[in-house]
Amino acid sequence: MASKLRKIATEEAFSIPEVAAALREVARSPSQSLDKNLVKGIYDPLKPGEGYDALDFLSGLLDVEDRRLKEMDKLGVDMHLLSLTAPGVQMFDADTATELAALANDRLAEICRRHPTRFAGLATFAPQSPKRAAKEMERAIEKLKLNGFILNSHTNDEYLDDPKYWPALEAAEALGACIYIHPRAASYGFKGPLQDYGMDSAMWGYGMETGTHAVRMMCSGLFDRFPKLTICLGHMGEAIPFWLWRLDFMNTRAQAGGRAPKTKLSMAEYFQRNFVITTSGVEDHLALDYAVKKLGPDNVLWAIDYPYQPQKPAIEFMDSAPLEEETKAKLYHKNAERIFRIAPA
Ligand code: VNL
Ligand code: MN
Repeated sequence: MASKLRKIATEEAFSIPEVAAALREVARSPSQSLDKNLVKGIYDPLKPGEGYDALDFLSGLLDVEDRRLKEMDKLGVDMHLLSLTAPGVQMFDADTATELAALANDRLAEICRRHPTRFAGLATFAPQSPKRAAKEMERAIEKLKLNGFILNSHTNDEYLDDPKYWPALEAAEALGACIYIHPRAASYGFKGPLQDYGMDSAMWGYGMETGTHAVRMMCSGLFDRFPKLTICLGHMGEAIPFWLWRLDFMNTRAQAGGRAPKTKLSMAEYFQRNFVITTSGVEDHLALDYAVKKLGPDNVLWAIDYPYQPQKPAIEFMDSAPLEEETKAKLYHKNAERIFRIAPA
């Protein structure tokens, strides 16, 4: 039976023409990044209708208030929490990235203002320039009233445990706003074994990249410096929930052997204190049941991953999940309202 609960989908992608045009330039550049498979396929296809373009992701990304909203109406999706799609601004030079992040945030805020009960938004920032990023993060929350931040994993093959990015983490923590770490293609060092069989993509590489990012953050002791920082991971936590026991066991050994810094808490404790996860693109009731039991019902949020995943099956997946009604209400909307400061209906 279709659930009447308010439905807030929390990893919903969009783009703007200016960012799409800049990504078309990246597609034509000599960059050897694995991201080029997706960037070329969506923004600069050889022939329209081929590859990624056959799935018409670009029009799905650029359209927010027309076809998407009509489909939301038809299917009973109350709200999309929007975020600028991967790789966001993270493949551009620092000045272009900083400028386009502000423009994308302005557009996103306008959409949210026009449809305050239908769209909320995660602000983009340019980690290439961490001090300017911190300023934009402040503006995005305090002036634009956006709901948190999106980051598409590594920037120039570097991760958030690098102290150069800490101004952005300080800003997020001080603003009390969650950073959603979304995948992009894996950093250059992972390239070799990922370039065959489509493994660079959402099939495997994205999850491995983003899971690695989160594990680096936990192992580095970053959360002792930023104890109130909240990170959101999609795709059922990028497999980390399933790995927590072994992560703890082996991290203890690495700490004892001097290969990892001493930390105040265990890896599982950091994951339970500083992370929440969403269900984007993992429509598996057994995985959901495990995640809810392992992390608790307050730390799992529903997401679709539109337009990369269709909306209807994501709703059917949650409607038919064998969960108590109160748990389902948390996953469908209450956790999103709390974490992303969305006004209750
Ligand atoms: C894909 C899937 C891409 C999910 C995504 O972001 C995503 C894909 C760029 O299938 O290419 O969130
Ligand atoms: Mn996504």
